[in-house]
Amino acid sequence: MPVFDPIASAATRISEAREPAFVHVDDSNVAKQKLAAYMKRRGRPPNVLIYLMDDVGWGDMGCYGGGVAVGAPTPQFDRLAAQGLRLTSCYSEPTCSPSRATLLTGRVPNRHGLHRPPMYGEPGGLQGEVTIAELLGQAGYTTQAVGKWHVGENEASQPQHVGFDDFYGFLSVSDMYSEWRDPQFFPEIVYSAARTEWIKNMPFNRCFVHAKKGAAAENVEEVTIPVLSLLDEKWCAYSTAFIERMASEKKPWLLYHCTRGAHFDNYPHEKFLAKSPARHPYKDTLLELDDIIGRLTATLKATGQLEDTLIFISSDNGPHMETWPDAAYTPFRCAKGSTWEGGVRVPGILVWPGMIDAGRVSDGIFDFNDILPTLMGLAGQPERVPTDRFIDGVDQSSFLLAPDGLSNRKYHYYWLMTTFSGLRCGEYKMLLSSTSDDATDAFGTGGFTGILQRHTYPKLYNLYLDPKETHNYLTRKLSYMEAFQVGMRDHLGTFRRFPAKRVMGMAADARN
Ligand SMILES: [Ca+2]
Repeated sequence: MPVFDPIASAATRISEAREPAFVHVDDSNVAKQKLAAYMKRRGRPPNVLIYLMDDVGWGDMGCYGGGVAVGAPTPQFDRLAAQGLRLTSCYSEPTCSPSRATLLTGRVPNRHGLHRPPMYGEPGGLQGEVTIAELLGQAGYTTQAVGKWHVGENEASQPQHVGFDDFYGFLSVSDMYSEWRDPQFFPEIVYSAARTEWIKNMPFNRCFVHAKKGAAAENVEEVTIPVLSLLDEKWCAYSTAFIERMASEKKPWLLYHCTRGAHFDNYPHEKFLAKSPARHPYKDTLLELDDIIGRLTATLKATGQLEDTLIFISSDNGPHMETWPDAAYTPFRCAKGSTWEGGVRVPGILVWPGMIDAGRVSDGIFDFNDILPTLMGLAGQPERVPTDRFIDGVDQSSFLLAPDGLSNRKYHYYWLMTTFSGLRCGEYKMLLSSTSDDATDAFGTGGFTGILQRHTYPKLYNLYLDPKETHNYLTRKLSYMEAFQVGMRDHLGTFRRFPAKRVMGMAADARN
């Protein structure tokens, strides 16, 4: 059998409705044996803690080269990374809601339909999609969502109606509660009673809420700016209490904990204000996020659940550079909103003591849409992955559990809202379309500033030689075209049988 290579080796199609995946037989056998032994020992599948931060960059944490070097030490993240697997090629989508919906459904935005974030109560969200919460609930899990939601504020898209047993958090995104209240950014609204009233009458909930499965959400507290600075603390307390309560339960659990931080504008909790060496709100907030994951994992340990819990730590997109300096750090090109690496390559740390080997680092491609089939694989119920719709995720159980396991994913596909932007395979990335980020733009290099450009010929980048995507290598590397053409043809071909969905896009798109 030829030696495996992510570009030269073919992926295997298991169904018309599934992304083809590599089958690493040895890894797969090891993973099955480990899982079977775990199930025999513990009598139930693992708990799952997803710790998803907002707009935190690939380069922010010490274990990714940031930390002390960028004025915000992250001892807890660094410690956890050393206890498990640190991914260097973990991919989100370019913005918040598309990423979150992809993580929850195992599908790319062109299928779940959230191409961009809904704002100020715009209708549309997860409604009609099947989520990890619903599937794990069917598999016997208690499912809890805490913190930021932002995948639909309409009732049918709220967490308690798409599979979660309980939700404690806000339905939208941090800046929507603050920007029209902060005289620094919106003086013309704050100092105008008429405009303030106009915003208040928009159809979004200005409170954070509590909701139980199937019931209406109840307001907990209005999210004023002083409340905003306390939210991550309040949400940490709620999740800590959940973890403590679950210790005596027989059922396994899913905790989907999404932080408020570090989305602009950051108003650090007073415990962390000016505590970072950078003495900057973004960096102070990062200290808090680091401290909170430390508290959650300490609670897991104190209650004897650490070795029974898979932890996934990540961020929903790259730095938001239009709000710099209240922004993250990435060593890659461009930012949130783009399909350059800076927009979509995010930290990814996976910890499960005794099951995932400590100290691993891998550049194998891992996509947010892999979470759903992977969790169902680890829960021992892969047959629950939906078959009535296309699932873009691949089961990465063997990547995680086998010592030095390899990624089962051949391609990552880049979508720039409704435009197919490109794909990555191995260390190569081909871009057909992208957002412009050069000096001819009005200002800045943020991912929301440029224009959509369709390249005359595809651009090909070698992400090992050129991680900043500055040297188009296509002319000297035409032999790679076959791998990219096959991947593109197969991926785009799936939309013929499983048509694209559009729930949330640009207004102009919606009229088409
Ligand atoms: Ca975000």
